[in-house]
Amino acid sequence: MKKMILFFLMGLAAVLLAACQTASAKSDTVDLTIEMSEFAYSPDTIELKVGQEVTLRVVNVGALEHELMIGREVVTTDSGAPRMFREDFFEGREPVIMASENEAEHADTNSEQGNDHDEEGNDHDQEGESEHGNTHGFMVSVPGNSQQEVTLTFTVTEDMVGEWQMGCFVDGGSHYAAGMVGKVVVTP
Ligand SMILES: [Cu+2]
Repeated sequence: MKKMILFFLMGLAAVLLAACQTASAKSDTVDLTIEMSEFAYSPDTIELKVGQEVTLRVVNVGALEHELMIGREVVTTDSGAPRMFREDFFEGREPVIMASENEAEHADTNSEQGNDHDEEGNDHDQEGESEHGNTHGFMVSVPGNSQQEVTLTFTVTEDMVGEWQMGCFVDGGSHYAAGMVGKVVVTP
């Protein structure tokens, strides 16, 4: 009788162990930090895998305002200045933003053509009226000289597989032109 109970317990333990392993394999969490400065992202390349639950801290260690956008195919203004990406990494699946206190207003998302446009317009006057309607894409913007940060969480999905670019389009695209770019590589 004692033996049977022991067997039963061992069996139960095996089942529990298997369940734990499956759970940990599924919730593959990754914590990443990207530092923004003049004019670079550090690291300038991040690698992700489908299924990962990513927590991404975006910290501004520079003196100027910087932003992080991830996408493909740079769209330029009429005058040829880098403006945004045509395809957005977060299109249709907006990440959850956890801004540290006092800075929630700086964590802009302008993928829906919402109120953010007013701020946008003021910052980038030279871009011209005709382009305003085109603004899309998920953006994290962090003020300079602040050591402030914004944290995003998102899950890496199949349709993110491939190579993407990070870019900062602050100041009429001058940051981008100065080399404030990076790479996001997503593997299956
Ligand atoms: Cu910048």
